[in-house]
Amino acid sequence: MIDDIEKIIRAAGNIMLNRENLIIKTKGTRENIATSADYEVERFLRKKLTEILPGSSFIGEEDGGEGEGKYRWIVDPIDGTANYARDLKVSTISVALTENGTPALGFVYQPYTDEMFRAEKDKGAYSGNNRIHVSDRPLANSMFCTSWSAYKKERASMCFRISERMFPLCEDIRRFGTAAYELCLLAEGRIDIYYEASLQPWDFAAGALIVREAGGFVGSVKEKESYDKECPIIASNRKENFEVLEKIVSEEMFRLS
Ligand code: LIP
Repeated sequence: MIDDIEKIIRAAGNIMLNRENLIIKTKGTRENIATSADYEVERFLRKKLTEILPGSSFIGEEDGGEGEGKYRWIVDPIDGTANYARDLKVSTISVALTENGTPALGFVYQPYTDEMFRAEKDKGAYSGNNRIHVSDRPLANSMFCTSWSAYKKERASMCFRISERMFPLCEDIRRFGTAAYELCLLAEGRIDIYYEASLQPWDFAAGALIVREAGGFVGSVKEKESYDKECPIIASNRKENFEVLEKIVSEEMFRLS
């Protein structure tokens, strides 16, 4: 079934790359947008993925959820929509299949570079046909991927404080604007530590499985990540680095409250 899913996701990537007559609209705030391609990709994936797994349910960022049952697809049709709207060519399709609420399969596809990341629970993480693994860099040599809460700017000051405290401890900071891709870059050992204040399950469900299967550590703050609601997400190559960031995030979250 993995080959069939990848074929479907690549076909969705072709839909995403076709920008003719693209329509862009806001979803509440000026920073939170959706494009006609988001809807087209999601509707294509909803049809094709529920066809190959009869009885499975589906939840997507744009059209929401339907159905119940043991298997559920959790899909972000275009993760990094703001990048996509500007044709920055760093956006991904994120597809997770959960079994009884826990990710069993995860796929993240970057159509601009034809990078297909995938993981199956307890069977490792891959980029194409290559097995991938997190880096072994110490915190001082770590590249830190994060964001500053563009969708909810009331949390921006907390996010900047966390970045200000992390910056002297790590090597440098990067922001790619697609959580799914950043988690895959961590799984592949190209970046090393990651935090976002608030992600929806469709942003991280696939990427979190890929990180874990690549030997990394991922979760929320002092608890496991939730697949039912938005939550903060922390990930790292090493447990001790994860714990340093988790402590800083927890302290700054407490100050905000
Ligand atoms: C985006 C994430 C990104 C985050 C944005 C947004 P979207 O997902 O991938 O990392 O910082 O706020 O949530 O909305 O483009 O699917």
